[in-house]
Amino acid sequence: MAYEYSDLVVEAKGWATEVINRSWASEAKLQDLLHYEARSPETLFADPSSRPLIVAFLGGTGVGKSTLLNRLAGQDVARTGVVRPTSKEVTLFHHASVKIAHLPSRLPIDKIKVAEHSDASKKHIIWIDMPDFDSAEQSNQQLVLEWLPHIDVLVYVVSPERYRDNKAWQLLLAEGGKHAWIFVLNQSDRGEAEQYQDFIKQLHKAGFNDPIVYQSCCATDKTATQIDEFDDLETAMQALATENTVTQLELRGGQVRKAELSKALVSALEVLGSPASSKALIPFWHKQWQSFDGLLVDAMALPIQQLAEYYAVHSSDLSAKELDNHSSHKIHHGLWDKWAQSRLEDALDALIIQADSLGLPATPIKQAVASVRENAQKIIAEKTLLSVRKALINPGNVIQRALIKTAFVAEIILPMAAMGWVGYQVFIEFYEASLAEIPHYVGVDFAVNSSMLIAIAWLLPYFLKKKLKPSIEKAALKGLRNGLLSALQSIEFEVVEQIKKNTQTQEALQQQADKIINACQEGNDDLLMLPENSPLERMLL
Ligand SMILES: Nc1nc2c(ncn2[C@@H]2O[C@H](COP(=O)(O)OP(=O)(O)O)[C@@H](O)[C@H]2O)c(=O)[nH]1
Ligand SMILES: [Mg+2]
Repeated sequence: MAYEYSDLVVEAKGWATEVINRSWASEAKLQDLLHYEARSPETLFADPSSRPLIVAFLGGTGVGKSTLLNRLAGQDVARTGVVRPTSKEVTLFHHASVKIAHLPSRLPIDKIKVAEHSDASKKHIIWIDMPDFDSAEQSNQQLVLEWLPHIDVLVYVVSPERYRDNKAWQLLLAEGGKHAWIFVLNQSDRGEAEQYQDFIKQLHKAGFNDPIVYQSCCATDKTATQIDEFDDLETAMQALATENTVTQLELRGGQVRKAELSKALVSALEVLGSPASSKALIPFWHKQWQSFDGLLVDAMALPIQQLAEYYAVHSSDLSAKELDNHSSHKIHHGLWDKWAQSRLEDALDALIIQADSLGLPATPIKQAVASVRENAQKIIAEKTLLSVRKALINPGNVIQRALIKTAFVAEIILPMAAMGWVGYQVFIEFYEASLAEIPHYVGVDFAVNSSMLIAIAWLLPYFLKKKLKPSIEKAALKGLRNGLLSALQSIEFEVVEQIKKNTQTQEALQQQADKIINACQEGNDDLLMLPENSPLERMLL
């Protein structure tokens, strides 16, 4: 299915707006696309299927455009003048039955003059007299440019002395493909045959192989010898004003406009840069990070050590909640200082500069990593805090903890066992003594030895427990280190994630534009072929 040109322009503008909203390009960069011309001759009419051919006279000041229109009308509908500048308005000459539904929106109504006729044989053409394009008045040029998209056939009028007129010529070259062209060398009474030949040569250069050029003379005092092909011009235009020609011109105009739109989109796509370059930012970032990471871990060794000492001193006299608040506060200021933040910013800035040098717009990546910039301190604080809390709840390793438990039990059981054994020995001794003839008691040796036994049974697990108890400082240090490493890792990872997300957006925007470009090219492969040397073929670039 072929897409409507005006719909494609709407889509292209929507795409440009999205690119700008997502900060992938500035408004200035996509200016052309944002204000892209969506109008065409058919958009003037409520029912484009049965519309007249729109023919306009275009050319420099005083070449005779208005005179030609008046001659067609058989009356003075357009102002003509000897004194420059002349016409400042657009004059429309058409059949009374023709209704223009949508006048160009940016055109002031007082700049349009309408003359109607009731000649049914001229019903199929709207004739338009344009203001002088080369006039000093900027508003005249503007008026011509506003009307141009609505014109099917441009009758480019020149005079013998002004046929090399630069401004109008440039317009012809720029607008060439979008319209059909007919040329009139007016004021033939003032010209030479060489000028006519030279004019045709110029047209060849502009790309017209076999241009249709009429010579006309509108002088009131013209003689029979002067060339005047005005009637031929009128007849030719009447012959062209068929539904078939209008359809062919619309088709052809649509194709040319779509091809131009697709070109505009292709060049606008450059603002996005290539997704391959976006992906290349990931290895760059990893490399950048390696040196940053090492530097930071070294630099933070001292503040971490100090914080661990702080934990060792304060862990016993602070409740868990107080410890959290206090330490989180402390970590914020102690661990991630201005120096660390500015090193991180350096690394992120290097990433943005790299993006720029790879031809990528800097703003999206800048915005993507902005949250990392802001949250680095928080991430470091939270991760180290969590990790140190875990470490302090369960200090030491598994073996250490198992041995401590054993020592704890042994501290109770061993002295009790020793006391039990001593008690038993005392009892046995007492019992044996009661049976003996001469009663005797346990000696001093026994008393000393058993006391020592009890003391050792108690002291041994006590010291073991003391020795095995892991130091709070060591545990805190380990927790802080682990927390720092994991925080740094998550910062590195977050940046990679942001680069990936950015690349996805870029690819999505590119695909969106590609879709419109493809739609523009659809059905355009076989450009409308016209029979060779047919009038229409001769009129098109
Ligand atoms: N000698 C001569 N004068 C012409 C011819 N056509 C127009 N003029 C005069 O040239 C002047 C400018 O014509 P006009 O139609 O206003 O030019 P426009 O600015 O292109 O609309 C007027 O005085 C016309 O009478 C022509 O074929 N021969
Ligand atoms: Mg005029």
